[in-house]
Amino acid sequence: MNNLHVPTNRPVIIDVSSKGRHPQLQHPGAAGEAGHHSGQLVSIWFEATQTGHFELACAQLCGLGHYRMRGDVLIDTPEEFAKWQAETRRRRRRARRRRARREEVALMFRSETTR
Ligand SMILES: [Cu+2]
Repeated sequence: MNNLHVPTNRPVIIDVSSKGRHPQLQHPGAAGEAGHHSGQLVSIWFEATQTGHFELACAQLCGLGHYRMRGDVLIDTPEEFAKWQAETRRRRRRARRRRARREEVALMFRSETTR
């Protein structure tokens, strides 16, 4: 888990899966928690009504990696969310272009060394 951005006033569906055993998600402001068994894919949905920064944690002492099983939910206004989404897309496009360029260079180098 890491940072999850969601906008207010829009239903959000999250598909939860894990390689671990019986993971559960919980956050103090929410009415309940979602749990599932390893290998299962469970859909949970919610609609945020107020902006804020909340912590998401594993609700069960599930094993050695439990202390790392946390994340942040950042609930943005629709405008802030759109800005974050646009910036994230720009960053991903730049990263894809850099990766493609690196692969191109690696191919050129390989073909020159195999001559
Ligand atoms: Cu855990």
